[in-house]
Amino acid sequence: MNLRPDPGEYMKTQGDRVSSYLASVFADNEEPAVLFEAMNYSLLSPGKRLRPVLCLAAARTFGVDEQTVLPAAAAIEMLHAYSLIHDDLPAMDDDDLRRGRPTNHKVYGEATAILAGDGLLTFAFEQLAKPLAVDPARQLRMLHVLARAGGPYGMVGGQQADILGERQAGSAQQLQFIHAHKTAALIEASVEIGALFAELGEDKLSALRTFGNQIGLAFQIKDDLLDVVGDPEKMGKSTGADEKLDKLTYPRLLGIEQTDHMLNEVWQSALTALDDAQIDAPLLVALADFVVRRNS
Ligand code: GRG
Repeated sequence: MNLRPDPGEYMKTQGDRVSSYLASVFADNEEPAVLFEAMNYSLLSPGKRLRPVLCLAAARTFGVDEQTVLPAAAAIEMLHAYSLIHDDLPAMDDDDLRRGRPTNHKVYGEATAILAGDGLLTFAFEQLAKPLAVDPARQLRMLHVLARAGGPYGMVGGQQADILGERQAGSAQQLQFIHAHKTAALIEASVEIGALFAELGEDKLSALRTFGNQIGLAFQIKDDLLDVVGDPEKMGKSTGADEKLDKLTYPRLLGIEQTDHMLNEVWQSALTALDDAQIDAPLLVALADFVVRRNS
């Protein structure tokens, strides 16, 4: 890897690679056809593939070929796709549009959308439990990392806290909890799972977890900002959704300027974690920078 990796190019190439892999996960003509169609509808729709690409990049940083890591990266995207389907349901955010297309329940109905989400969540673990070219103890740890990040101590807990925070005054501390669990946990896990493919010591793994967590927070802060100042056409979804649901967000709590300042602080702390552990990771840093500067 050269010293000045092009993050846009890496996102595109590896994101496409993840998409091709995902397209081959379910064989044609599986039954019940509508369930597989609904799972593929969301899984193969044009997302950024941020989490699987970060996973591949973390492994690549320590000399592991992306090909080896693809099944694990795909499992992470499956879990992410499930969370988006369920998040869009009428009982949750009640969204009509996701990734520029009608949401899963708008196309397939609520019952099938719930099952498509359940199917993707469960299959993510089936996928990550398949024989992989990695030490079995490390693979078991990957399963634990993904389960923890996706479950009640991670994303599900964050989603519950988010729902409880709607139409409430809320505090910065509450918001920090929501972001850390709902968004940062899975992004942190993506970096950690990629890194687990390499033979790294605990100190380096811990620094990479901190890096992943901080860029996960930066990603969510940026997402909240984009919901206020973003362009719906570029983003493939309507803006102003947080305000409509009266959600607790940093822009609402602190205003745009202070939120920008916080984004910068979180970004700096991600870089410091790598520096302190003497990890030279230009690709990961370039990708994180790309995420923080994105406009969609
Ligand atoms: C339903 C258990 C459960 C959890 C839902 C991830 C999530 C939790 C909800 C999605 C809504 C949301 C705004 C979450 C914050 C994280 C986030 C910005 C997700 C969208 O991720 P992107 O921008 O999406 O990476 P793409 O479509 O590019 O993959």
